[in-house]
Amino acid sequence: MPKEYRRKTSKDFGITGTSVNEGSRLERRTAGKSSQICDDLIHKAAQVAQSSATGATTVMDARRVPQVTITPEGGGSSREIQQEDWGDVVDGALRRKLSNSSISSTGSSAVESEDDLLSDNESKSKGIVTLEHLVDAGESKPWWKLKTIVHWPFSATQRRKLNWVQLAGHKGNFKAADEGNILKKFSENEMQCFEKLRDDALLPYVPGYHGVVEKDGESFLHMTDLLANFDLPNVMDCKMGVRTYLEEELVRARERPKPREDLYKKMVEVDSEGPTPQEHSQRGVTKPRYMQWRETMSSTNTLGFRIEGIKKCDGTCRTDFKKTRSKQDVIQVFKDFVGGNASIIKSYLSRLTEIQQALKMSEFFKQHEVIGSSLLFIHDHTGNAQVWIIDFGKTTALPEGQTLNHDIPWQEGNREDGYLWGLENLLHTLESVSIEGTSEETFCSVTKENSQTTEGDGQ
Ligand code: I3P
Repeated sequence: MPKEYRRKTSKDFGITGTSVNEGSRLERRTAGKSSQICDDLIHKAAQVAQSSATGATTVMDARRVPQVTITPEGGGSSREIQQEDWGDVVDGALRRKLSNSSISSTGSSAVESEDDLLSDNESKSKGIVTLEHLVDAGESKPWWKLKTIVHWPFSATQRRKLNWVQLAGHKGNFKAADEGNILKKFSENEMQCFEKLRDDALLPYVPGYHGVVEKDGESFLHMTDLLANFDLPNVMDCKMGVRTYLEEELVRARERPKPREDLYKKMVEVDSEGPTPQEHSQRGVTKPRYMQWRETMSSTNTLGFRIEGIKKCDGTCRTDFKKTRSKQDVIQVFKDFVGGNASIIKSYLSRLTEIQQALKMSEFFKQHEVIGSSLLFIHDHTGNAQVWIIDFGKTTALPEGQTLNHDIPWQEGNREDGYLWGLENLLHTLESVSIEGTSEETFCSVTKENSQTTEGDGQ
């Protein structure tokens, strides 16, 4: 990473907090979060448009018959989805429904304090996933009693049996939808991004988006199941960019510092020397301070992307990449991820090159600060390998007329995110994997039946 890309620390910005007063709220926020990222990987995956087995891209066809069957927890009940089960679809309507969307899409601040951002983050979709039971406890009707969907894609003869699986995690951010689709907790920011992406060069590389669905008084983004065309998929999440927080978060933290004990604990878990003496004594760090520390510990600062987590086809899951920093470390992780399979790396390289070209063409990309967005890598034993651009919860529109380069250093105020610089480094890293690649092909040896059992056990 060029020196000029290195940023000031939060201490330089003077955002270290002075007191901890969030008590049990912090504890609640901490509970179960980091351990749930693996579920995220599968359900981030469950958002994207289909691809062909050869890796060629096809734009999501909202009318295609979905292909995923989700196994019921315990293998018990299942039912056919009925057209009349769908309802309350707000297809494309720009409605602000939930408190989980406090980040402004216009670039101006829509939140009052860092607290707002924090509460936002407590509930917003970051891949902490639960696909709920077929029937809610104490209710006689399925939870997903939905009625009429705009552009309902199935005829009666095309109905498919849908089953459900309970996945561990923060309840309510994701829900199972009709076959081949998923519901992601509504974020106005993300919804607006999908609306704008409808006519953009990036469309073939982002999740298929079918509008907003209301369910039990909550709104969800109705999206295509990313994993629909994969058999025992391997999934990797790479968070892109040199910066993982919005400039407005920084400003807010400076104005009203709110040290968080959950972030302090996460920091100490990785590095007991991480917090300053003051942070130790108050047992709290502010969000931007924590985010900046994460960026420095991982490859975000050095390479412009970082590995967040990997879920392998055998059900194993790793999220311990907080200190995966050097290019060589990243190469090793990728090698392990693809099982040394050169053709998968080749497919990933070609897809990433397409994405790079599309990004350079994209008006949307020029006009947005892209923060916290990931590239999701998925491949399986058939050789199918895809990469998708996901997570637009913190992708924020610039003021009218302003554009970003995405490959020049960030200085506070210029809103640059280093996305393209990171992508270039990611491409070089994968090329190195290819050159150093091994010949072994350690594709998943588990049977489909085994894998389904794992799912049913509630990952
Ligand atoms: C989390 C990670 C997330 C961030 C989250 C952090 O840290 O940086 O990106 O959510 O903030 O706790 P880690 O990866 O170490 O678990 P956002 O990107 O949505 O801000 P949060 O705790 O406020 O949700």
